[in-house]
Amino acid sequence: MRPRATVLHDARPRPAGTNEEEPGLRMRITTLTDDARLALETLASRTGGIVSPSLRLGVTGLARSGKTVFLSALVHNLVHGGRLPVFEPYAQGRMARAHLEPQPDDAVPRFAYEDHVRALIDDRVWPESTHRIAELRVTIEYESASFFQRNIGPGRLHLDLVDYPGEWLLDLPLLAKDYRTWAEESLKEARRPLHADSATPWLAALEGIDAGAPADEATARRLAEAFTGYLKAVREESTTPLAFPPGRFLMPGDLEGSPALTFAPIDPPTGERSRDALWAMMERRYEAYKSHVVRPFFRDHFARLDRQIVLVDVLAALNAGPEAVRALQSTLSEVMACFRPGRLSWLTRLVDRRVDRLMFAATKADHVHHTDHDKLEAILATLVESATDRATFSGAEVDVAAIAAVRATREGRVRQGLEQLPAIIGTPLPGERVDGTVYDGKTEIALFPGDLPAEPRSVLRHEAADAGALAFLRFRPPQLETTAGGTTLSLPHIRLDRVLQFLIGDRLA
Ligand SMILES: Nc1nc2c(ncn2[C@@H]2O[C@H](COP(=O)(O)OP(=O)(O)O)[C@@H](O)[C@H]2O)c(=O)[nH]1
Ligand SMILES: [Mg+2]
Repeated sequence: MRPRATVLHDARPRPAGTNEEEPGLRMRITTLTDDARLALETLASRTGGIVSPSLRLGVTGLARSGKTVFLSALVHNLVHGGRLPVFEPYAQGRMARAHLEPQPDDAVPRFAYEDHVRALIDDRVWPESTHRIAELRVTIEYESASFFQRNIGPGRLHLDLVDYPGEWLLDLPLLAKDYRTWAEESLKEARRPLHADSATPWLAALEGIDAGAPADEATARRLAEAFTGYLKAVREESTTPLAFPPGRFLMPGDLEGSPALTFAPIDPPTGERSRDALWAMMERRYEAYKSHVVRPFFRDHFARLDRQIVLVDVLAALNAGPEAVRALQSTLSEVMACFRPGRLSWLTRLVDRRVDRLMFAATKADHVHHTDHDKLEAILATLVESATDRATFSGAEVDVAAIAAVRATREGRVRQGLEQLPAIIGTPLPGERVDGTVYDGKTEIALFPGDLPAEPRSVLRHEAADAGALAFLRFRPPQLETTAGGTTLSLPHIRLDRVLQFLIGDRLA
């Protein structure tokens, strides 16, 4: 479907204003070992009395799914008292205040909340994307709804938000796989005709490689580079949200260029195996990657989460067609497998807490009219269907929602001949184009984005290929509204309150 755009009027000048929080002071436990701290935290959150209880909420999703924007908007709405009618503690007037405090983990970078909010509100640009883990603590003071709890005194909940790349999650299944199995699977995938364009240079680099020959660093590096090139190319194939492990090859974080990332899948040697062979070297490095990269991530971060939200850019996949949607579905089921306790026994042995609420959110719902939000939610529910059955089975509650962490558009109608079409109104980012017009980032337009299919399963079918294409434009973050009294309202959103209610509402009851 072609984008149908109508220019309405120029954007108004933006108001000045800053939003900064002064973090409070808090005693920190820094000398305990990880295991002791894990045990202590578990104890504390169980008894609830020793220190204020804390809740660790993981925020994940593949690159550009909307993690940074989501966390910034969530915190901004909590701290500034946004419009959150579905979030009960807030709607019932029981939330006294929410403020930032120093995070409990000194070794994890702090989420750059102030910078991101400044970008969104003052500059009306999207925050810069980040490629590593980050953490932020928001402390919520509230009044319990229960008579008995209220008598004990006002409640405090430390909400520890952990933002980490979804690509890293895809590493979890590696823990249960040896090098041979992983190499076989990876090579099989790469040799599928679907990836021909992306895989050719890497497969060419593999030509003539003898896994039984003596190992040498130059060969290892050359293969690792070619393999990384393939992984990146797969990710760029379309806007396909497809990602294969190892996750750090795509999102190295602080490990960029490190030897732990210098391996690649190769075909096994035909003859006898020697300890000095290339095969053995690759095998050792793969195991090293698991023990030095994957395990610590899961022990220090993943295994300590109480709740999790997985952000999914469903609209981008829909836009790219059924192949991309199917790829998204399989990536999501890999992600889901990580939340199935018992699959990796060392993980369940290490800690006895586990994710008990899991939310999947289709982000950027402000790109479609609200009459399509239910359809967007139904499509995501379909994509995670088989996976959510399993999570429900294992005791976790699962919810699915279509959201916009920051609502960049308003709604209206455009006339198309005799038809009145539901439209979204916003300011396209500078450089966005519709029907040959290139926008300057100052002009507001109304756009009919097209309709989502009513039958959610149809998005997986080939014949839906051209039918579903949406008119996609990236819009600037919104101009914040100011009340008659001069107060600037917090960032507008779609259903962030529902997300909050599901993920933390019960802990503020
Ligand atoms: N309109 C709109 N765009 C969004 C929203 N969230 C994210 N985006 C867009 O998606 C891009 C990537 O988001 P970001 O949070 O940086 O993704 P991350 O890589 O998962 O942290 C942003 O630069 C925005 O252009 C949203 O709620 N509404
Ligand atoms: Mg980010």
